[in-house]
Amino acid sequence: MSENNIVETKYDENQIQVLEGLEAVRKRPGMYIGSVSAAGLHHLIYEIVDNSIDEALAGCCDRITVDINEDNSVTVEDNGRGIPVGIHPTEGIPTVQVVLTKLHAGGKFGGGGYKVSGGLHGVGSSVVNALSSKLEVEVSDGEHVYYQSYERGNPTCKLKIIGDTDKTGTKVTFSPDGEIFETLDFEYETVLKKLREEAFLNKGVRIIFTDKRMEEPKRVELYAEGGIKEFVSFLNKSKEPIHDDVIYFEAKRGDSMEVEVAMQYTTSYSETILSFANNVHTVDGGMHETGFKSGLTRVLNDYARKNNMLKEKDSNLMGEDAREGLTAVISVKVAEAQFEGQTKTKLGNSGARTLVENALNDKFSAFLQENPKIAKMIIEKTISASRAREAARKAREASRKSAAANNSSLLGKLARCADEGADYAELFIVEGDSAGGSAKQGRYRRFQAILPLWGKMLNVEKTRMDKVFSNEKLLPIIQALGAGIGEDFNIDNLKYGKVIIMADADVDGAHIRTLLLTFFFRYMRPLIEQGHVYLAQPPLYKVYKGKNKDLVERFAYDEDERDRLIAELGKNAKVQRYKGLGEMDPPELKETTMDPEKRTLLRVDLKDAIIADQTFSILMGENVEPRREFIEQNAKYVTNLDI
Ligand code: TSJ
Repeated sequence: MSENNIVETKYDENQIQVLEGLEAVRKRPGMYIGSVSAAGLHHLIYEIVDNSIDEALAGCCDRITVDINEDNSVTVEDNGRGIPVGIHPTEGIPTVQVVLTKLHAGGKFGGGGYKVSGGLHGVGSSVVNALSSKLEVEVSDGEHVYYQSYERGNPTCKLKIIGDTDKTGTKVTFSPDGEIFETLDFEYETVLKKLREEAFLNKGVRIIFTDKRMEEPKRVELYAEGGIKEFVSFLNKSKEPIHDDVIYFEAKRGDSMEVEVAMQYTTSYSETILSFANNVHTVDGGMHETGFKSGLTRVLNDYARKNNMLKEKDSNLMGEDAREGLTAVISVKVAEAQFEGQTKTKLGNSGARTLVENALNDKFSAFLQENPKIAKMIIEKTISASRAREAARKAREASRKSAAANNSSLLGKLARCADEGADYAELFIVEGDSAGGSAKQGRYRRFQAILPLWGKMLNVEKTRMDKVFSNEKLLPIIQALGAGIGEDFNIDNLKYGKVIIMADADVDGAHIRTLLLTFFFRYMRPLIEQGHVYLAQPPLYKVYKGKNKDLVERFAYDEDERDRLIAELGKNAKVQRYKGLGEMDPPELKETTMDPEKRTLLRVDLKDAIIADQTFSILMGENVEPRREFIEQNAKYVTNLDI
């Protein structure tokens, strides 16, 4: 890592003057951390960890531990130099106390600090302190261990020496404030994903993450010697690369900007491009991503033309062809990053576009020259993608025409509802004809429509676009939803506000759910992003006793509930286990699964497209090994799946 990402900030009292008290932070936490929901809560951890990462970037730290403690407090510790404990020249209090109590003081003190600031990133450790009911800091300077504690940002003691040490480093433990946050529950997977990302983006830094909230703590060591090259390998773990080595190159512009790119093509039909600016995940892309895409398309077209793989009469590859099956990570470091957009996750520096585009022109084309076999495989893949795109366009047109004709045969066995088109209208996609029959009888005809599906669905992951569009099983869904598909998809035309997948709680049901979600994820993504997709939760058991007018019936959605109900109804209670939806009669199905007053629905939330992409690939892709692993790990949920 070079010093390019280090922004020298000469100490400047204007920057450090007490801008506002920390009360401002407590009054409007959203201004500083985005929100007080789970996202804001998790941001606290990232904010503290960033301080240690900065220390690592300065070359002064190579080990960071992050612990979620039993009481939901978090401890972050590094082996860096330790936050300076000397009296701050203008504030007249220990620098560590300045860092933790003055807004905007993070990293900017003493003889010039460094900071990669971006988006919400870098708002300062004082913000975390202000939003914590308690925070404790321990600094080791090679001689002494210093300690100070705070409540809601206010010191509860002076900085004091609590022991001797020959080590250096900083340790912070904080408890997010229940008066501020809607939830105090950290999510293991969310934190893990972020820390893993940090490890990939900062090669050589070892991050040890431990969740101590369970009887047997979960501990992972995150370390990537190969940096973003390993990141790409990780993302492709469940895919099948078409060339062995991850392609990697880097480029610099003076000492104000640098880029690293790692990429690998796979046999998959989707693309995964992750971009970062100063280690901030630029979810909305920006100039660096634009430069990557245009550079990639241009280099591949040039190479294909020069080598006569694209003939004169052929049209150029389009961007989406060039990216089919591609997994890429682009990481830029920019001296003065401009983050744009609502969530500040889009890079605005236009210099980044030319830097990345030129890097591809020079380095990626050189790679193709030097590796003609790999080049050939990549070009062939992109050319077949462009043919498939052409075929898909034709198929789509056909589906559009039939839609225009409102071809009723395509609607299959759809039982429409009266209030179709209303926001509260619901479409139940039901596995199997018999369950479909019960659902039709048990529904509210006014706002609940039923679409039964039958037989084996299509495996979307293994199938190209063109086939997906023309598949007879999916056409009724496309048709029923009425909002088109792929690039034609327009959510404004959606005929139902809720799309509810109702499948059995068994392996086939799981399969159908995954297939449908894959389909929605790939071809109607806004449907998932905007929270229109739900999973019905049919009960697994009926617990009942008595007969006729003395009959008491209760429904259980898991074993614990079943056992509770058995205890409640007493020893004469009988239990029926539902093997499938088809075993329920229409009133039962209505009461337990469909009636908005009584049912539970799970909303499908794909906040993490990567994890979803991987899960789909693992279950559906060609690569057997990760699927076997996945199934073994989930054996208690999935008992009988064909591998
Ligand atoms: F800020 C904080 F409390 F949130 C925090 C800071 C939390 C944690 C876990 C670590 C850190 C931190 C800060 N780790 N390492 C540092 N390094 C410095 O503050 C530091 C030390 C020495 C010098 C120097 O110029 O000598 C400069 C800096 C920025």
